Amino acid sequence: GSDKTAGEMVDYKITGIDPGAGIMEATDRAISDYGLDKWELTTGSGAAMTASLKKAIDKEEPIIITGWTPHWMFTKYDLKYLDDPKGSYGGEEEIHTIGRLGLKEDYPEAYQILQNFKWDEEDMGEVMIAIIDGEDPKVAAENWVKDNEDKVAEWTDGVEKVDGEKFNLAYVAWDSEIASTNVMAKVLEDQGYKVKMSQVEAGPMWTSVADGSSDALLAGWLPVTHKTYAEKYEGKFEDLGTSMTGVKIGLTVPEYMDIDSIEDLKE
Ligand code: PBE
Repeated sequence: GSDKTAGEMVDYKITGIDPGAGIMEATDRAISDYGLDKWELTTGSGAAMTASLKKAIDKEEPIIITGWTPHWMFTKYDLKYLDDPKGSYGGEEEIHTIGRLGLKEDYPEAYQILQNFKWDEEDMGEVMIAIIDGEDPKVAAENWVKDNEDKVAEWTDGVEKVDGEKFNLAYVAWDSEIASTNVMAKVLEDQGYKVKMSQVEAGPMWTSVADGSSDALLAGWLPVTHKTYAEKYEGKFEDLGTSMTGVKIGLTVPEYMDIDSIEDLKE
């Protein structure tokens, strides 16, 4: 045990990810909602954050990160979300598939598959774990598709093959979205599309679908995480439905830390 407060232990630092992520906006909101005046949210990337997390865990040192599920970090490490009694992070989120306007007319086959696309935390976890264990994302996705023919058959049920049409999927290099986007790219390729995956920041990802330069994104975390983007581009995209429900974002710490709530950061 230590007499230090959580703030003293981590230098009043929350280890964040890329500045455009919805979880960064939610964390700024938490800092204000809970009066965490001394605290700072650092920016970086998902990969930099998980590297810092690994370093801390290896030495059993304190760390506070911006976490989300599904994510392999909850499988590899013993972690817990800090309670959020003020609801700064929303509650249960859903992952929505977002298409550009006109997609249904231009690519009815892809449109249908994207609308049918539904999987669960365990499915995505398999792909994420394979990747973090060293598999190439493309190969991990191919293997998942091969091992889950029944599920994929439901997404493509009754959909006709196409002949090399170009399809552009925008995504951010978040581990969850690397998994989903590689899987969908493989499914659309098997359908006959020539798929391009464009890795961008969160803002440009939404912009590219809204201005039609991308056909779809799979990373629409709603109702809270990407609320600002969804509102900004209202009427300029089509919500194709949820691919996953019961997902979550929030401040995350190793189990060995002696705090349970964001309110404990005030002390
Ligand atoms: N995430 C993963 C994203 C959405 C998916 C939680 C880091 C975000 O915060 O915008």
